[in-house]
Amino acid sequence: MRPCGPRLAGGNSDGTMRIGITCYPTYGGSGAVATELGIGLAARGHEVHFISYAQPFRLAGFHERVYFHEVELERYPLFETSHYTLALAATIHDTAVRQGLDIVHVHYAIPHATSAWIAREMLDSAPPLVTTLHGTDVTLVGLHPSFRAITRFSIMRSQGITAVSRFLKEVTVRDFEVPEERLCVIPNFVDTELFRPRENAARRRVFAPGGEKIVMHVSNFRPVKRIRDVIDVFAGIRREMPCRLVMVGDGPDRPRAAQRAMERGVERDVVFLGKHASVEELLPCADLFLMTSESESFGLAALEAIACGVPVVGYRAGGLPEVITHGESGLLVPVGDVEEAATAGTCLLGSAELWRRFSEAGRRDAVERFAVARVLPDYEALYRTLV
Ligand code: GMT
Repeated sequence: MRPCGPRLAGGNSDGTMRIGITCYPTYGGSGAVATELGIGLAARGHEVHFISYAQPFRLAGFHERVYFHEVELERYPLFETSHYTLALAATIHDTAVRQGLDIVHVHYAIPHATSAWIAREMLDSAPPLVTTLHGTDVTLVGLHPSFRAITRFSIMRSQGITAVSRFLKEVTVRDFEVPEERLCVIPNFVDTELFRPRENAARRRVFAPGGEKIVMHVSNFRPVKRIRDVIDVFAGIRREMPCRLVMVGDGPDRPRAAQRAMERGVERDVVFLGKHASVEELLPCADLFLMTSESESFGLAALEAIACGVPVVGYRAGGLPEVITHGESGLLVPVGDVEEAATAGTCLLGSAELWRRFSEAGRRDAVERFAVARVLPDYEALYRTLV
């Protein structure tokens, strides 16, 4: 499995590295980014070892130099809960030893940074640890009184700490007292070859048989996403023009969204597709993307939308304004202002000229600021400073 030839401390003689990546395999932005990062690094010659309890949802197909190590979650009658943190620590340790990892990179601090810290403590010569903070690991879960101390400890014990937006960095410095200079911002990125505008009249007809405008939302339907607001904004647009709403993803608030659609009398124009791993096939069909989260450290789905030339209407919250340039690639309104969001959406959908300008500006922005080739070298550079 290992490449032959001389190996320097902290990397192969050709400059490539063996990188362990841990992420949640479930439907969500942090797992998506971690997977795209691993695939991108492998394409640049590095050997990438994913360590997770299931295959990450975007890790489909075969990729040269990409390996997957499953964390076995043992059940034993004495234990009522699974020991995920320990099992992950054991697998990171095992993979580091067997594969000679040069770097361990964990996504989402809880409990991944803690597991990686344990694994490092077990090693005589441990690879450096990079922790990427994604969002609720810092803004919500990590702040819980019972988690704050261990979250801070595990972040501080990482040799490299990155945040996906300036907003998230500021929150981490403020709420976890992490020294500013220890944290660097490396934004999320998008494969602009995969996520690109595409004509697909046949698919559009499936969603909008009457030629209606298509509004789309993609998320994991958690409370932070304010899914009922998506329905309310859509209902406001629907009042003004024929349109349909395509809801992609699943999660705890899906029943509430369906209920809200009934209450607003738009249920016949809302389709719930459920989870879909290849959103790049769906996004280009949309005319408008809605993101009504009350907090969003970055908003990867919004970035993927603009990369496909789809303007975004969303709330001015968290790091979303760093991704969506208000008045250029989308329109941002105050959190909770569904009426203003509906007006913004109606306005964008009502003018072909305005829509085209936003669509082109968004695509340009995605390519110029967030393309894989622009962002990935920042991670490589960080790894190199550590190994
Ligand atoms: O932090 C979370 O809520 C989970 C995470 C995920 O896996 O969906 O989402 C966060 O990370 C994404 C990738 O960096 C960001 O695009 C999301 O904005 C962020 N979610 C929140 O901040 C709510």
